Amino acid sequence: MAKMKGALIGCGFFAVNQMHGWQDLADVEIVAICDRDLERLTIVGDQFGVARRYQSANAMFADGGFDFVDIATTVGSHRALVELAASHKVPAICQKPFAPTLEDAKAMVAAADKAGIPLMIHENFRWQTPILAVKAVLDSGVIGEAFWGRVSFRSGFDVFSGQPYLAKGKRFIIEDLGIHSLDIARFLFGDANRMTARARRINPDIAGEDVATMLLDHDNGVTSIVDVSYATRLPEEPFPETFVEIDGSKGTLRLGKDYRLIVHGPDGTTETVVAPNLLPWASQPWHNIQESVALIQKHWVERLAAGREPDTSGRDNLKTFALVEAAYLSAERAETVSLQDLL
Ligand code: NAD
Ligand code: 89V
Repeated sequence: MAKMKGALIGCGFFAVNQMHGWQDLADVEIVAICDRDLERLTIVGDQFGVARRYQSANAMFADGGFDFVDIATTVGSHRALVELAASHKVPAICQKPFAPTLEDAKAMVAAADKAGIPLMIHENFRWQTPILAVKAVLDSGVIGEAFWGRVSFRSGFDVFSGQPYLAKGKRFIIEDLGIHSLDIARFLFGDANRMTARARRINPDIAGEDVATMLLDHDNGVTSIVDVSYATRLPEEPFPETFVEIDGSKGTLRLGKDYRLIVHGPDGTTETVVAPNLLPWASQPWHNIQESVALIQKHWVERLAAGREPDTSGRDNLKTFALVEAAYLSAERAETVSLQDLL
């Protein structure tokens, strides 16, 4: 069978993981790459042996010859690039955060719909092995019906050296990292209808908030807390682990440090380690995230081939992105925000 051909735009810090993920998929070939920055274009092109290189996305689309595009640029260019893909009727994956505003994100979904192309947001945290393990326990029914949950990411890791733009934006942790945690909350507990949030900046050297606590009312009655921090100094740095606590009608589940999963149910307590695999190109402590990149890309290829909507489609991810918007609104106004008013 002929390989599916892809193109990638944005050859920066994170795209290298995406290129590795594509290289590992036997039925995919990245045939063209694009970056405005010639140095990044050359580094990634040479590392992955891609001959067709462009400094302009317009020029790359004009030449065509690919079945999908993977947009790995930072948020400011997402809308224009998704609209460009739509104008060429090329299915597109777009990195999180979806867009600068909810209005932009809605316009991107509308453009993809109008063009009849699939749009997937690269929301990979729900594809992490430990999160998939939590979901499997929940679905098994062993802890009964969930009524309370917590998704927690607290760290003091220096993310700014690899991603300097994170220190500069007016918005920081909710938009960049909380977005993943909010999506995990939706993945585990379903859609939410109300958001109450508080946010603070502790690190004086950055522009945005680096601590946020969010309370979500889910449609099925679950109450969840999503708390994120890059100002938390622990004796053992857990980056980039997400901890999860769930209380159910028959038992409890706790995902803690070093991927230890404790499940307590009517038949007793089990403790397992649900650590991610260390892929050959991955490095600790990023391997958890890196494996989830490979898994979401595999999901994209399978769904594209089957003509089915991916789990984190643009349409689905609007609901995660609306939670981000709601969190900022709630924190700013010190009020509870209804999601219905945003979507
Ligand atoms: P980066 O700044 O290192 O890389 C972005 C690259 O895109 C740069 O090389 C830049 O020159 C290029 N670029 C920007 N606009 C362009 C355009 N219009 N045309 C061509 N090239 C363009 O950023 P990064 O850290 O790699 O982050 C990229 C995206 O990935 C961000 O949205 C970030 O939030 C996301 N990210 C996701 C994860 C995850 O786990 N899903 C992890 C880290 C970063
Ligand atoms: O996943 C991300 O989006 C990254 C990081 C884990 C560093 O926050 O920006």
